[in-house]
Amino acid sequence: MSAAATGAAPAELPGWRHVRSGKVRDLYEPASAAPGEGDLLVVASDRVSAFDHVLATPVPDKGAVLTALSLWWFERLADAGLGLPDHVLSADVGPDDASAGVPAAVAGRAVRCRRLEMLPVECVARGYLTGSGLADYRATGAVCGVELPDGLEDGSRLHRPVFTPATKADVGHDENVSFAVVADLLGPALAERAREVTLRLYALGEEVARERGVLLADTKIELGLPPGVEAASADAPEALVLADEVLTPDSSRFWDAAAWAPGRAQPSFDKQFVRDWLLSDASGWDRAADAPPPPLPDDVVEATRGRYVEAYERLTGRRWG
Ligand code: Q0Z
Repeated sequence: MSAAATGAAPAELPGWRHVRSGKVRDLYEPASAAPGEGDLLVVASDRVSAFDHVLATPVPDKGAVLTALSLWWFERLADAGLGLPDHVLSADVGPDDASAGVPAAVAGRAVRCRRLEMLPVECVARGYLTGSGLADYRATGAVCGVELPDGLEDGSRLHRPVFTPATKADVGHDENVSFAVVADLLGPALAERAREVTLRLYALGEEVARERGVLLADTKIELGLPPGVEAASADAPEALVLADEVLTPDSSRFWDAAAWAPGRAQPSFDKQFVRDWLLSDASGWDRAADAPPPPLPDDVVEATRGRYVEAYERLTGRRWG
C-alpha cells in the first residue's frame, strides 16, 4: 500500500527531497539543490483530519480535488486585479528528474512553486463567527482586538468581514493576535497590505461561493516575499506573493447556505459525515482519552469524497473527472 493510502509517511519522490509535512500536505525541494534552495513542491495527500487527528483512512481523490480547486482559485484571483501574484510555477507532469514539472507519482496532487520567505503570520479573514473567533468574542467581546457588537452567536454573519491574524505555533494551535502585533512583526506598511489583500481575497471568494449556495465562513492565506525583499523595505507591500493553497476546504470553512442557522455549530460542507460518525456510538471512539480515531467505514469515506467533489463542482461550475 502506498504511503498516501496508509496515511503514514509521505511518498519518496524521485528527484525530490522531503522537507516537511503538515497534517494533510507534504512539502519537497529538488534533491539536486542544496537544502533550503530551489523550487518547492506542495503535495496534497488524501489524508483527512478531524478533531485534531489525522485519520487512518484516506479519502480517495481528496488531494486531487483540492489541488484542482486551489489552482482554479489562483486563476480567478489572477484575473481579479488584486495585484497579488501567486507562487505557482506549474502543475504539469514532467520527467522524474526535478528538472521540470511534477513527478508522475503525485500527478494531479502537486504544484511546483517558487520558494518565498514566508511571513510569520497566518492571514485570516472571517465573515462569520465561529471557532477561535467565537471563543475570543465570548471571552472579550472582540476578535484580534476588533470589537464586535453584542448578541452574536455561533455562526452569526459579521456586519463586515474582519482580519483576524494569528501567529504560527510549532505545536498546538495558532494564536490569534491583534493588528498591532502584526504591524510590529512586519512593519506597518506590509501589515496594512497583508490585511487589505486578505480581506479582498475573502470578499471575492465569499461572493463566488454565495452565488453557488455555499457560505465562506472564513479563510486563511499564506503570504510570502521573494528572497531578498526585506519585510521592512518600502517595496515589500507591492512584492507580496500568495503562496500555499487558497480557498480550499482545508484552508477555509465552507457551509451549505441552505443549512445555515446561527445559534448552533454549522455543519461542515465537507467533513460533517466524518464528524458525525466519529461522535456516534457506532465508532466506539474514546475521544476523551485522546485515543486515535478508528478507521472510517466505506460509506463515510464515499460520502465524504462526494462532498469534496460537490464543493469543487459548485464553486467552479465545472464537472469533476
Ligand atoms: C509552505 C506547508 C506543505 C507542510 C512552507 N512557496 C513557498 N515558499 C516557501 N515556503 C512555503 C511555500 Cl508554499 C511553505 N508551507 C506550509 C506546506 C506541507 C507545510 F505542503 N511551508
